[in-house]
Amino acid sequence: MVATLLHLPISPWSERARWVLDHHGFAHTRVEHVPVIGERKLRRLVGRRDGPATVPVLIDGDLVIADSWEIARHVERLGSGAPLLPEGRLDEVRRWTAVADAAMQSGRAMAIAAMLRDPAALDASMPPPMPGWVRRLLRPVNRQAMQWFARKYGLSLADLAPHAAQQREGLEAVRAGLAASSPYLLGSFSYADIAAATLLQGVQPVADDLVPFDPATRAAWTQPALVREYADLLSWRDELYKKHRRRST
Ligand SMILES: N[C@@H](CCC(=O)N[C@@H](CS)C(=O)NCC(=O)O)C(=O)O
Repeated sequence: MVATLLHLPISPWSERARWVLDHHGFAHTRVEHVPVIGERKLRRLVGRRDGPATVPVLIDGDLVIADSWEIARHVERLGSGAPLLPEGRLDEVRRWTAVADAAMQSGRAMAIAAMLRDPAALDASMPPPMPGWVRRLLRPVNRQAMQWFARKYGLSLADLAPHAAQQREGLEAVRAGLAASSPYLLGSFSYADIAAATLLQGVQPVADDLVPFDPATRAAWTQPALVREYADLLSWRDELYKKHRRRST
């Protein structure tokens, strides 16, 4: 039976998994996870674990692989594309992934805070199909759901300064890494580049034909100050997509 990817289309972590699967031509179908509403089902699927139940999850036969890094390792073993986890450099790739994870966790806080500030983004975050007037009516419930989501990930939104600093730290690390070996963090295309590229989703998401966003959510995820400051990294990311983001067939 063909594998199934449970994913959240706009999430950078899900994009990492989709990228790896597409790169390796790994046959799979995709099922969309809906945050909050899909929480119980997701928990049942992934079972007891230390941290929160998250997507992406790859279901391949009897295996339920509930982490983007583990999915990358699994697909790398079985896939057909050029290696993304080069032998002997796994620790380096892991380190870049950790840099991206930390910055993306802060990016998530910034995006949630921006969505809580903007009723249009809040309304857009409700699952379709739902008419506009229902979204407006349910806004207070949705606001609470968004706050619950922030708590799920242990995010404090009271002070955003530490999140902004953490995001910058990750971006600076990627900039320094690329200065040493541009255009790839390890000298040739690898999962380290994929992790770094997806971290930039929290600065400015890629074009809609690559990862579709509604306008209000896109605005909430875009940080104009960072867009100006890290224009070089955004160009790098866009080039990487052009060269290496194979689409699934
Ligand atoms: N360590 C996990 C983190 C994934 C993660 O944070 N996923 C979030 C993306 S926003 C998620 O599942 N959100 C949906 C939810 O919590 O319902 C991985 O790398 O796969």
